[in-house]
Amino acid sequence: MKRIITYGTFDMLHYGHINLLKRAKSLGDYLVVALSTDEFNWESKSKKTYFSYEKRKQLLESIRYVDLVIPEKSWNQKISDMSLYQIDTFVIGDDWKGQFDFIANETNTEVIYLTRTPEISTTQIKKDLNDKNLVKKNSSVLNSNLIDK
Ligand code: C2G
Repeated sequence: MKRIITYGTFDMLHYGHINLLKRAKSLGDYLVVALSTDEFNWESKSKKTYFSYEKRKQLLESIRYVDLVIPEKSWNQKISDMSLYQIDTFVIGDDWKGQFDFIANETNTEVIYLTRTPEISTTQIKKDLNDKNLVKKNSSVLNSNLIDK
């Protein structure tokens, strides 16, 4: 059984994330996702996520490509993760190209960088939601119906 791992925040899950997870799983039989904890995001990535770790984990676990979700608590856990989870291949988007070559140098794990899905990102979603008026104003009846109960 070929075991794959990838790492990320996966906040506000979108089709770019799904494309990555789908392609990662297609490289093997079992996909582990190391999901950045809220503390790691804030302390090490200066990211404040919209969804908590538990909610992001729940979403990832509902994806057919994902077999196991583990916490990513530190930049330094990758080498030990490769042996702990008996990983054959490490996969991540090519926005990280070259950053994790050390894994291949220090372990028997293959490192693959997959092309990012263009245009979409959690940052872009947040920006669009702020900039665009996605609900027509001055139609109180419509608005009241549209507002999530
Ligand atoms: N991704 C993608 N296409 C996008 C957006 C994201 O392929 N349009 C990929 C990223 O390249 C990454 C994964 O989806 O492989 C998760 O993206 P993020 O949640 O932004 O993860 P990141 O902040 O890059 O954290 O230790 C590694 C880090 O935890 C990676």
